[in-house]
Amino acid sequence: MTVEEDLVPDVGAVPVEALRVFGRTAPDATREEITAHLREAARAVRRRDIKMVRAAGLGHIGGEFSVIDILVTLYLHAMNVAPDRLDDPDRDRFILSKGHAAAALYTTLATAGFLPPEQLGTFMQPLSPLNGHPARTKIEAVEASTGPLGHGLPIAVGTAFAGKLDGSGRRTFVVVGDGELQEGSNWEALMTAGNHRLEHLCVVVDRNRLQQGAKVSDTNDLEPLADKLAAFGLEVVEVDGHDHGALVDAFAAVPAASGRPTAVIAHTHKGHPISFMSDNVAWHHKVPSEGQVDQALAELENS
Ligand SMILES: Cc1ncc(C[n+]2csc(CCOP(=O)(O)OP(=O)(O)O)c2C)c(N)n1
Ligand SMILES: [Mg+2]
Repeated sequence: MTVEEDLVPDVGAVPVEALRVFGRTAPDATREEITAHLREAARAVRRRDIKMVRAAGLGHIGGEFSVIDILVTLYLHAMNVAPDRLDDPDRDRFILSKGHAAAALYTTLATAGFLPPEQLGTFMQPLSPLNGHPARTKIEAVEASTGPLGHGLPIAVGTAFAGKLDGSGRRTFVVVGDGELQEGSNWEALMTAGNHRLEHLCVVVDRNRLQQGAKVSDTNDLEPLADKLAAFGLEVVEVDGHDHGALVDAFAAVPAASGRPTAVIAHTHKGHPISFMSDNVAWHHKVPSEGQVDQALAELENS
Protein backbone atom coordinates (compact mmCIF):
# COMPACT_ATOMS: atom_id res chain seq x y z
CA MET A 1 0.00 0.00 0.00
CA THR A 2 1.35 3.42 -0.94
CA VAL A 3 1.11 6.14 1.64
CA GLU A 4 1.42 9.79 0.69
CA GLU A 5 4.22 11.39 2.65
CA ASP A 6 3.73 15.07 1.74
CA LEU A 7 2.45 15.44 5.25
CA VAL A 8 2.98 19.13 5.85
CA PRO A 9 2.06 21.47 3.00
CA ASP A 10 3.00 25.14 3.23
CA VAL A 11 0.95 26.41 6.12
CA GLY A 12 -0.10 30.03 6.11
CA ALA A 13 -2.05 32.12 8.58
CA VAL A 14 -5.44 30.57 9.23
CA PRO A 15 -8.21 32.87 10.48
CA VAL A 16 -9.17 32.00 14.02
CA GLU A 17 -12.78 31.02 14.45
CA ALA A 18 -14.51 31.08 17.81
CA LEU A 19 -15.88 27.75 18.96
CA ARG A 20 -19.34 27.86 20.46
CA VAL A 21 -19.56 26.47 23.99
CA PHE A 22 -22.41 23.97 23.70
CA GLY A 23 -22.22 22.71 27.28
CA ARG A 24 -24.13 19.70 28.58
CA THR A 25 -27.42 18.36 27.32
CA ALA A 26 -30.33 19.63 29.44
CA PRO A 27 -31.44 17.28 32.27
CA ASP A 28 -35.01 17.19 30.91
CA ALA A 29 -34.03 16.91 27.23
CA THR A 30 -35.82 14.38 25.04
CA ARG A 31 -33.81 11.74 23.19
CA GLU A 32 -34.19 13.73 19.96
CA GLU A 33 -32.97 16.90 21.68
CA ILE A 34 -29.99 15.02 23.16
CA THR A 35 -28.86 13.54 19.84
CA ALA A 36 -29.41 16.86 18.02
CA HIS A 37 -27.30 18.67 20.65
CA LEU A 38 -24.49 16.11 20.34
CA ARG A 39 -24.65 16.11 16.52
CA GLU A 40 -24.35 19.91 16.33
CA ALA A 41 -21.55 20.02 18.90
CA ALA A 42 -19.62 17.29 17.07
CA ARG A 43 -19.97 19.23 13.81
CA ALA A 44 -18.58 22.38 15.51
CA VAL A 45 -15.74 20.39 17.08
CA ARG A 46 -14.75 18.92 13.70
CA ARG A 47 -14.83 22.39 12.10
CA ARG A 48 -12.55 23.83 14.79
CA ASP A 49 -10.29 20.78 14.85
CA ILE A 50 -9.46 20.79 11.15
CA LYS A 51 -8.64 24.50 11.29
CA MET A 52 -6.39 23.93 14.30
CA VAL A 53 -4.50 21.18 12.52
CA ARG A 54 -4.15 23.32 9.41
CA ALA A 55 -2.90 26.31 11.44
CA ALA A 56 -0.42 24.25 13.46
CA GLY A 57 0.76 22.24 10.45
CA LEU A 58 0.57 19.14 12.66
CA GLY A 59 -2.05 16.82 14.08
CA HIS A 60 -3.75 13.45 13.57
CA ILE A 61 -6.92 14.44 11.77
CA GLY A 62 -7.97 10.89 10.79
CA GLY A 63 -8.03 9.48 14.31
CA GLU A 64 -9.47 12.75 15.61
CA PHE A 65 -12.47 12.63 13.30
CA SER A 66 -13.05 8.97 14.18
CA VAL A 67 -13.17 9.64 17.94
CA ILE A 68 -15.00 13.01 18.12
CA ASP A 69 -18.53 11.57 18.40
CA ILE A 70 -17.35 9.40 21.32
CA LEU A 71 -15.67 12.33 23.12
CA VAL A 72 -18.60 14.69 22.61
CA THR A 73 -21.09 12.09 23.89
CA LEU A 74 -18.96 11.50 26.99
CA TYR A 75 -18.26 15.13 27.92
CA LEU A 76 -21.54 16.74 26.91
CA HIS A 77 -23.86 14.02 28.13
CA ALA A 78 -22.65 10.75 29.66
CA MET A 79 -20.00 11.62 32.21
CA ASN A 80 -20.61 13.07 35.65
CA VAL A 81 -18.16 15.95 35.23
CA ALA A 82 -18.39 19.74 35.36
CA PRO A 83 -15.83 22.55 34.91
CA ASP A 84 -16.53 23.84 38.44
CA ARG A 85 -16.05 20.39 40.05
CA LEU A 86 -12.66 19.37 38.68
CA ASP A 87 -11.48 18.37 42.16
CA ASP A 88 -14.63 16.43 43.12
CA PRO A 89 -13.30 13.00 44.17
CA ASP A 90 -16.50 11.37 42.89
CA ARG A 91 -16.32 12.90 39.40
CA ASP A 92 -16.11 10.45 36.52
CA ARG A 93 -12.65 10.10 34.99
CA PHE A 94 -11.65 10.14 31.32
CA ILE A 95 -8.36 9.07 29.79
CA LEU A 96 -7.55 9.43 26.09
CA SER A 97 -5.14 6.54 25.73
CA LYS A 98 -4.73 7.28 21.99
CA GLY A 99 -3.18 10.61 22.98
CA HIS A 100 -2.23 11.51 19.41
CA ALA A 101 -5.87 12.62 18.97
CA ALA A 102 -5.18 15.45 21.45
CA ALA A 103 -6.70 18.18 19.23
CA ALA A 104 -10.05 16.35 19.33
CA LEU A 105 -9.86 16.26 23.12
CA TYR A 106 -8.97 19.96 23.40
CA THR A 107 -11.81 21.06 21.12
CA THR A 108 -14.27 18.83 22.99
CA LEU A 109 -13.07 20.19 26.35
CA ALA A 110 -13.55 23.72 25.01
CA THR A 111 -17.10 23.16 23.79
CA ALA A 112 -17.88 21.48 27.12
CA GLY A 113 -16.61 24.55 29.03
CA PHE A 114 -13.37 23.05 30.43
CA LEU A 115 -11.00 25.21 28.33
CA PRO A 116 -11.37 28.80 27.05
CA PRO A 117 -12.17 28.42 23.31
CA GLU A 118 -9.69 31.16 22.42
CA GLN A 119 -6.87 29.01 23.86
CA LEU A 120 -7.38 26.58 20.97
CA GLY A 121 -5.58 29.13 18.78
CA THR A 122 -2.36 28.33 20.66
CA PHE A 123 -2.36 24.60 19.74
CA MET A 124 1.24 23.41 19.34
CA GLN A 125 2.71 26.91 19.77
CA PRO A 126 5.82 27.32 21.97
CA LEU A 127 4.83 27.48 25.68
CA SER A 128 1.20 26.59 24.96
CA PRO A 129 -0.30 23.99 27.32
CA LEU A 130 -2.01 22.49 24.27
CA ASN A 131 0.77 20.13 23.26
CA GLY A 132 0.62 17.54 20.51
CA HIS A 133 -0.28 14.99 23.18
CA PRO A 134 -2.31 15.77 26.33
CA ALA A 135 -0.33 16.71 29.46
CA ARG A 136 -1.92 16.33 32.89
CA THR A 137 0.46 18.86 34.42
CA LYS A 138 -0.54 21.57 31.92
CA ILE A 139 -4.32 21.24 31.63
CA GLU A 140 -6.40 20.76 34.77
CA ALA A 141 -9.16 18.81 33.04
CA VAL A 142 -6.72 16.24 31.61
CA GLU A 143 -6.60 13.26 33.98
CA ALA A 144 -3.52 11.48 32.56
CA SER A 145 -0.65 12.35 30.23
CA THR A 146 -0.76 10.08 27.20
CA GLY A 147 0.90 9.67 23.81
CA PRO A 148 3.10 6.61 24.12
CA LEU A 149 0.54 3.97 23.11
CA GLY A 150 -0.35 1.23 25.58
CA HIS A 151 -0.21 3.30 28.76
CA GLY A 152 -3.60 5.01 29.11
CA LEU A 153 -5.60 1.80 29.58
CA PRO A 154 -3.29 0.50 32.34
CA ILE A 155 -3.59 3.91 34.08
CA ALA A 156 -7.38 3.70 33.73
CA VAL A 157 -7.42 0.26 35.32
CA GLY A 158 -5.46 1.63 38.28
CA THR A 159 -7.83 4.60 38.46
CA ALA A 160 -10.87 2.31 38.46
CA PHE A 161 -9.25 0.02 41.04
CA ALA A 162 -8.67 3.03 43.31
CA GLY A 163 -12.33 3.99 42.93
CA LYS A 164 -13.38 0.50 43.95
CA LEU A 165 -11.11 0.57 47.01
CA ASP A 166 -12.64 3.97 47.91
CA GLY A 167 -16.13 2.51 47.63
CA SER A 168 -16.93 5.30 45.15
CA GLY A 169 -19.53 5.07 42.38
CA ARG A 170 -17.33 7.15 40.07
CA ARG A 171 -16.75 5.68 36.63
CA THR A 172 -13.57 5.61 34.57
CA PHE A 173 -13.82 5.85 30.79
CA VAL A 174 -10.81 5.24 28.55
CA VAL A 175 -10.52 5.36 24.76
CA VAL A 176 -7.94 3.13 23.08
CA GLY A 177 -7.09 2.91 19.41
CA ASP A 178 -7.46 -0.47 17.72
CA GLY A 179 -3.85 -0.39 16.50
CA GLU A 180 -2.90 0.55 20.05
CA LEU A 181 -4.43 -2.71 21.29
CA GLN A 182 -1.48 -4.52 19.71
CA GLU A 183 0.58 -3.31 22.71
CA GLY A 184 0.83 -6.16 25.22
CA SER A 185 0.48 -3.84 28.24
CA ASN A 186 -3.22 -3.44 27.39
CA TRP A 187 -3.91 -7.15 27.78
CA GLU A 188 -2.21 -7.32 31.15
CA ALA A 189 -4.40 -4.41 32.25
CA LEU A 190 -7.56 -6.00 30.81
CA MET A 191 -6.78 -9.24 32.63
CA THR A 192 -6.52 -7.29 35.88
CA ALA A 193 -9.77 -5.41 35.21
CA GLY A 194 -11.62 -8.67 34.54
CA ASN A 195 -10.13 -10.52 37.48
CA HIS A 196 -10.99 -7.77 39.93
CA ARG A 197 -14.40 -7.11 38.39
CA LEU A 198 -13.82 -3.39 38.01
CA GLU A 199 -17.43 -2.75 37.03
CA HIS A 200 -17.03 1.04 36.97
CA LEU A 201 -14.44 0.82 34.17
CA CYS A 202 -15.52 1.36 30.56
CA VAL A 203 -12.96 0.64 27.84
CA VAL A 204 -13.95 2.20 24.51
CA VAL A 205 -12.14 0.81 21.46
CA ASP A 206 -12.05 3.25 18.54
CA ARG A 207 -12.38 0.46 15.98
CA ASN A 208 -11.52 2.34 12.80
CA ARG A 209 -9.54 -0.66 11.43
CA LEU A 210 -6.54 1.51 10.50
CA GLN A 211 -3.35 2.34 12.33
CA GLN A 212 -0.40 4.45 11.12
CA GLY A 213 0.26 3.65 7.48
CA ALA A 214 -1.54 0.30 7.36
CA LYS A 215 -4.65 -1.71 8.15
CA VAL A 216 -4.72 -3.23 11.63
CA SER A 217 -5.63 -6.59 10.06
CA ASP A 218 -2.53 -6.51 7.82
CA THR A 219 -0.26 -5.71 10.77
CA ASN A 220 -1.36 -7.83 13.72
CA ASP A 221 -5.02 -8.76 13.44
CA LEU A 222 -7.19 -8.29 16.55
CA GLU A 223 -10.10 -10.54 15.56
CA PRO A 224 -12.06 -12.08 17.11
CA LEU A 225 -11.85 -8.95 19.27
CA ALA A 226 -15.23 -9.22 21.04
CA ASP A 227 -14.51 -12.85 21.98
CA LYS A 228 -11.07 -11.94 23.30
CA LEU A 229 -12.40 -9.11 25.46
CA ALA A 230 -15.19 -11.36 26.78
CA ALA A 231 -12.64 -14.07 27.57
CA PHE A 232 -10.73 -11.51 29.66
CA GLY A 233 -13.90 -10.97 31.73
CA LEU A 234 -15.43 -7.89 30.12
CA GLU A 235 -19.04 -7.21 29.19
CA VAL A 236 -18.82 -6.42 25.48
CA VAL A 237 -21.10 -4.06 23.54
CA GLU A 238 -20.65 -3.21 19.85
CA VAL A 239 -22.00 0.07 18.50
CA ASP A 240 -21.75 2.40 15.53
CA GLY A 241 -19.25 4.89 16.99
CA HIS A 242 -20.77 7.76 15.00
CA ASP A 243 -24.33 7.12 16.26
CA HIS A 244 -24.81 9.41 19.24
CA GLY A 245 -27.96 7.61 20.42
CA ALA A 246 -26.17 4.25 20.43
CA LEU A 247 -23.24 5.76 22.33
CA VAL A 248 -25.61 7.37 24.88
CA ASP A 249 -27.18 3.95 25.54
CA ALA A 250 -23.84 2.13 25.78
CA PHE A 251 -22.42 4.59 28.32
CA ALA A 252 -25.65 4.70 30.35
CA ALA A 253 -25.32 0.93 30.85
CA VAL A 254 -22.05 1.37 32.84
CA PRO A 255 -21.71 -0.22 35.40
CA ALA A 256 -23.08 -3.38 33.83
CA ALA A 257 -25.59 -5.47 35.79
CA SER A 258 -23.20 -8.44 35.47
CA GLY A 259 -20.64 -6.67 37.67
CA ARG A 260 -18.02 -6.92 34.92
CA PRO A 261 -16.08 -4.03 33.40
CA THR A 262 -17.55 -2.86 30.10
CA ALA A 263 -15.85 -2.84 26.69
CA VAL A 264 -17.54 -0.75 24.02
CA ILE A 265 -16.28 -1.65 20.57
CA ALA A 266 -17.14 1.53 18.69
CA HIS A 267 -17.09 0.89 14.94
CA THR A 268 -15.81 4.10 13.38
CA HIS A 269 -14.21 5.46 10.23
CA LYS A 270 -10.93 7.30 10.24
CA GLY A 271 -11.54 10.79 8.83
CA HIS A 272 -15.34 10.48 9.14
CA PRO A 273 -17.38 11.96 7.46
CA ILE A 274 -15.09 13.64 4.93
CA SER A 275 -15.18 11.91 1.54
CA PHE A 276 -11.48 12.14 0.72
CA MET A 277 -10.33 11.23 4.27
CA SER A 278 -12.77 8.52 5.32
CA ASP A 279 -11.11 5.08 5.65
CA ASN A 280 -8.01 6.48 3.92
CA VAL A 281 -4.84 5.48 5.73
CA ALA A 282 -2.94 8.46 4.29
CA TRP A 283 -4.90 10.78 6.62
CA HIS A 284 -3.42 9.41 9.86
CA HIS A 285 -1.32 12.54 10.28
CA LYS A 286 -1.50 14.35 6.98
CA VAL A 287 -2.20 18.10 7.12
CA PRO A 288 -4.95 19.38 4.80
CA SER A 289 -4.27 22.08 2.24
CA GLU A 290 -6.44 25.22 2.28
CA GLY A 291 -8.57 23.81 -0.51
CA GLN A 292 -9.02 20.55 1.37
CA VAL A 293 -10.07 22.46 4.51
CA ASP A 294 -12.66 24.35 2.45
CA GLN A 295 -13.99 21.13 0.94
CA ALA A 296 -14.14 19.43 4.35
CA LEU A 297 -16.02 22.38 5.87
CA ALA A 298 -18.52 22.32 3.01
CA GLU A 299 -19.05 18.58 3.47
CA LEU A 300 -19.51 19.03 7.23
CA GLU A 301 -22.34 21.50 6.59
CA ASN A 302 -24.23 18.77 4.76
CA SER A 303 -23.32 15.91 7.10
C1 LIG B 1 4.48 3.17 21.86
C2 LIG B 1 4.19 3.97 20.63
N1 LIG B 1 4.58 3.51 19.42
C3 LIG B 1 4.34 4.22 18.31
C4 LIG B 1 3.70 5.42 18.38
C5 LIG B 1 3.45 6.25 17.11
N2 LIG B 1 2.05 6.19 16.74
C6 LIG B 1 1.20 7.21 17.02
S1 LIG B 1 -0.36 6.90 16.53
C7 LIG B 1 0.06 5.38 15.91
C8 LIG B 1 -0.98 4.49 15.29
C9 LIG B 1 -2.08 4.20 16.24
O1 LIG B 1 -3.13 3.51 15.62
P1 LIG B 1 -4.52 3.40 16.35
O2 LIG B 1 -4.30 3.04 17.77
O3 LIG B 1 -5.38 2.50 15.56
O4 LIG B 1 -5.02 4.91 16.35
P2 LIG B 1 -6.05 5.65 15.37
O5 LIG B 1 -6.32 4.78 14.20
O6 LIG B 1 -7.29 5.84 16.18
O7 LIG B 1 -5.41 6.93 15.00
C10 LIG B 1 1.43 5.14 16.09
C11 LIG B 1 2.11 3.92 15.65
C12 LIG B 1 3.31 5.89 19.66
N3 LIG B 1 2.65 7.04 19.83
N4 LIG B 1 3.55 5.13 20.76
MG1 LIG C 1 -7.07 2.74 14.45
